[in-house]
Amino acid sequence: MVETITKNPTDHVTTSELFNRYEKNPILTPAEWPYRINAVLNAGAVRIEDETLLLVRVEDMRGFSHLTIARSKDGKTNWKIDDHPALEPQPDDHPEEIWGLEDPRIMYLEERGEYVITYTAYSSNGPRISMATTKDFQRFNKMGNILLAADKNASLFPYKINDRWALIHRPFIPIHYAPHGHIWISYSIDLKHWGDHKLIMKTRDGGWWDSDRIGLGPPPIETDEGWLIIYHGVKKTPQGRLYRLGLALLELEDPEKVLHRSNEWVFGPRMIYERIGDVPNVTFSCGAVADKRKNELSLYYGAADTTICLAIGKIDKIMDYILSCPKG
Ligand code: BMA
Repeated sequence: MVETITKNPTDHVTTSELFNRYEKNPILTPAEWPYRINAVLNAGAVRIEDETLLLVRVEDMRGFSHLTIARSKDGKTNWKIDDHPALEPQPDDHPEEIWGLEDPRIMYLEERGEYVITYTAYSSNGPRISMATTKDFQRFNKMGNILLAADKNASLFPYKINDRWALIHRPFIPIHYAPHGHIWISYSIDLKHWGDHKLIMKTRDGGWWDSDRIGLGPPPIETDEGWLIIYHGVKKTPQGRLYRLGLALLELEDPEKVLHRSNEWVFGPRMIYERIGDVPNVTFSCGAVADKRKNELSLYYGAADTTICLAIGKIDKIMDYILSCPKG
């Protein structure tokens, strides 16, 4: 019986070879957490000096999430998990956080000498994008809710593009009255006031793997050929939603221009820990670490909204693949 369960019926799928799962997945589970929680998932990731820092979304026993730091030298093993949240809901000062903080993306802004964390604040009116800054991951400055609509999956680019900060995000704005979530870009000169909103990537129709909604995964990764985007695509099935990951490439000087977009997903639920959990059939990423010297992209992802896993890809292979994909 156990054998039949652990055998993966989709082992023949080859596109996922762009990313190889770490053999000791999952790398972080609720069982090893220093305090009582339900699940760990969807961590932001950044390499600081000789450490990988994950800002982990932790779901407590009420169903609300907060963000806690875990650190590891090799980004794979010996995680040191803080015994307290780094960022938690403060509904008195930030009413939009009443039901928790979710899905952080971390970007270092050299010009400001600080990291900006974009996360979902779960308000009583639905998800909102909030920002917090930090220089050291010890003290944080919450900037609060930055955009009004129901919105998720946001990240900054690391520097101003044509004198403005740019933000990728996924508002729930119906297009032609269809309630799909598409990817947008917005601009600001001060990180506070956002405008010039433009739709840059849409869901695809009907049977496509990314037909229900799409959203940015990890923050944009700068390459010589463009901004590499790993995005999640969702397909609705009679048994629930399937969360997979695909690729796109945006023009460096004008990220509104989608140069290439993969027709196929490049990563999706296959292993038992991705198929079974609080929300089955979910691979969802908010953080990746690119090591250009080692030619490695470490993709951290939440598996079935229950644990955190790692898959590693070769950057040159990923770039060859996205450059061979159709124009966006
Ligand atoms: C999305 C987000 C993610 C979650 C996924 C699957 O809408 O809320 O945090 O991992 O659903 O449940």
